[in-house]
Amino acid sequence: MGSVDKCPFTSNVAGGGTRNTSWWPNNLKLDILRQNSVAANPLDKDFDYAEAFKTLDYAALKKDIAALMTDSKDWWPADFGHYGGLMIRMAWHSAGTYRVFDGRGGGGAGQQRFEPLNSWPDNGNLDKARRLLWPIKQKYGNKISWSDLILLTGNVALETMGFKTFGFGAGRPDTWQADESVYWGSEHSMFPEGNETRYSKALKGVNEKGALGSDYSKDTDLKNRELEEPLAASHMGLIYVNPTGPDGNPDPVAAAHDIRTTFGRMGMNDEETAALIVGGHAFGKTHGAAPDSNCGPEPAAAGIEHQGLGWINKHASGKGADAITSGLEVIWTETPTKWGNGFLESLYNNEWELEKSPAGAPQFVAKNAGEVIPDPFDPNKKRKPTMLTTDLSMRFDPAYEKITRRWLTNLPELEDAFARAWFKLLHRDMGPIDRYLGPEVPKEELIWQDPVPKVDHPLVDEKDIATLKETVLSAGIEPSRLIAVAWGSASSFRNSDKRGGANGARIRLDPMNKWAANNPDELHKVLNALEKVQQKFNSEASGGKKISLADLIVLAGTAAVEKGARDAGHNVVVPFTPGRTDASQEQTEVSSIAFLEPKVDGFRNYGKSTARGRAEEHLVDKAQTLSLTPPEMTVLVGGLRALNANHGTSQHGVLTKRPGVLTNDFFVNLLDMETQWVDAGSDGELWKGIDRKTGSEKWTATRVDLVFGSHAELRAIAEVYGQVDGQGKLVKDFVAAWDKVMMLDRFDLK
Ligand code: HEB
Repeated sequence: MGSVDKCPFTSNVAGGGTRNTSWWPNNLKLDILRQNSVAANPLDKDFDYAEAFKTLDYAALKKDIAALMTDSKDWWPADFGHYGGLMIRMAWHSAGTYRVFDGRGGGGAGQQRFEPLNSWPDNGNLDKARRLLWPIKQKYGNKISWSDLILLTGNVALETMGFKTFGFGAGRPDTWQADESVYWGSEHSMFPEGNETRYSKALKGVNEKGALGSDYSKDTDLKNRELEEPLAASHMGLIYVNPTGPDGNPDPVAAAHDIRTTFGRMGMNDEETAALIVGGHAFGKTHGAAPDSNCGPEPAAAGIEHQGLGWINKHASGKGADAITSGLEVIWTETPTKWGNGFLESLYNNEWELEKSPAGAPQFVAKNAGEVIPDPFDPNKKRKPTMLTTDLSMRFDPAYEKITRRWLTNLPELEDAFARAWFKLLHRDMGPIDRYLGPEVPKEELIWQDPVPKVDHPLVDEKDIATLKETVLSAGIEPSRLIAVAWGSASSFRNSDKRGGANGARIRLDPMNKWAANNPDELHKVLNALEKVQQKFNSEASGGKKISLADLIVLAGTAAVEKGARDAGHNVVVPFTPGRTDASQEQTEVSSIAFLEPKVDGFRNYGKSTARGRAEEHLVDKAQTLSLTPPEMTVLVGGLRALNANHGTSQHGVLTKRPGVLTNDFFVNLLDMETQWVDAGSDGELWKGIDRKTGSEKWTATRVDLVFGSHAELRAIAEVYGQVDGQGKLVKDFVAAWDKVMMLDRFDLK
């Protein structure tokens, strides 16, 4: 085999050899802040996906996708003559990597095309699904992104099989490289190899017999089975859970525990979870004609001649009836290419016993059942009903049972639940409705979209803005606190799932107004003062003009930054773009907004190292969710310290004698060799800056401050700002980066 890795040697051309990450694996990694730069993007610099999409013949595209479903190709024949099941699975696996903790994963960036997802064992043979789509992608070019196409194809698959979907929103631009920012786990082997676990407790050996109905929910092992944060999947290389039960124990009750955790971390409640599984497994089949030892390596390790395809199967024809994907061989319903309630009917009308798939994996077969299930390729053959361990969870877990029994005799309810849950699955990482494109965007406002009201009044003009800036600065609040609140508001944004941000002014609502990072008492004072300014302006302004609190929070911070620059001798105008509106508490899903809470925020010098990572790693993580580059991160930290904007006005890292003034003092003093940093006795979290000559204490600083002097690449950037020509550049770059953060969620403008 002409494999990519012909033999295990390291090349000695560019990029080869032992790397920095091998020598110093714990060194702070900035590469995730340089992802998706223009250097990686083959499209024209001025390419605008939303504009390109507008020129797409959407109806024609959908027609072509629908036609593809039954256009079986000999190189990868369609089961039952219909690719619907495969395409739904492709879309589901694309979206299903999303997790609530950091908003990363999900189908919003077409990442299934890249490693590791492209080569995850759970994504087996989805390389074929995407390759089947290539002629369509080729035909429509840049008018449809891979990211949108993959998900839309799942929708069209459902529609061609008789399911009415809730709608579709396009608007996901593609990315061009693997997203290395996502923590997928720390195991060194992919599912199902190895004993490594991301659970606080493995279940191995607990129930090898897989006794149906055993009471695992009372088992303390199960109760204490905590999945590592921020992960959502139960194993490295899986989208969600092991289909054969936890650690291969075919126990549906135990499996329900893992399903609840993993789907919960995908943002789904019990009802949504059940709807997705019951609805999804109304279609298609699983593939386990023979042991997977017949399959070659995954795409990333496969021979160059396979052109990106992996899992080349040596068993018989290697495709169609001989396909091997999961190693399970299950067909759920009598009509795998037609929507209906066949899954629940089979689940409840049969009793189940453990069997082994032809590949040797545990699965369940209906006891005493007739052969009523069609064969995917041979019209003369029939099979008995079969189920996965995790399918049985929908009946043997009491909470799931309650829901699914209802649906057993109420298909319309299941249809509504599945349509909504599927829509949420596909759009959970899209952010505000303003990003949705195309003719199929549903009108109904959905709480998980974090809706904000539409602007229904004239906005402030340049003159109002100038007046308001003066008013807020004389409203009795320290400028540094105006900056802190504006930062707290805007920096709640995360680019991973486009949630949070200043729009909506949710910082004044539960739960954001209670977050420790937002310093509730201080926040309350600032908001009170700003509300007064707002009320006065709105009652006096001419022509019905109004300013929202969301806008005023940003404007106040902006005014304070301008003042800081002015006091440093720079008369700059910090851009301000009105048009934000104030969301209501009813429009706010407290439980899901809670996931946006920063536990550590180095920009405000809030928090410290955690079990998950060092403080400076949290800083980079945060910078990445704000889509900042290393220079932007650097100038923001340095500038915010100079402006005295720390959480609780802490003085750590405020390396200046003129706090509140937008100087480059942070960098000058950090790089000053006359200062020696000594441990302040806080387990490596805090240092004192001592004057080498006098021995007197000049400063205190955290890890997040000192990393800009210790890390070679950050130091290189810090030097630029600490040089003689650094002051003007700092003001210019800080203003640009500040504006970028304030504007991160303004999809209403784009
Ligand atoms: Fe599913 C398939 C598992 C959920 C949809 N899945 C399948 C399979 C498996 C599974 C193992 C097979 C693969 C092969 O081919 O071999 N799932 C599973 C689990 C879960 C699920 C474990 C959790 C519990 N699904 C799901 C969901 C959905 C789905 C949610 C949607 C919504 N799947 C699906 C489909 C299919 C599958 C459609 C078929 C595919 C074909 O046909 O190809």
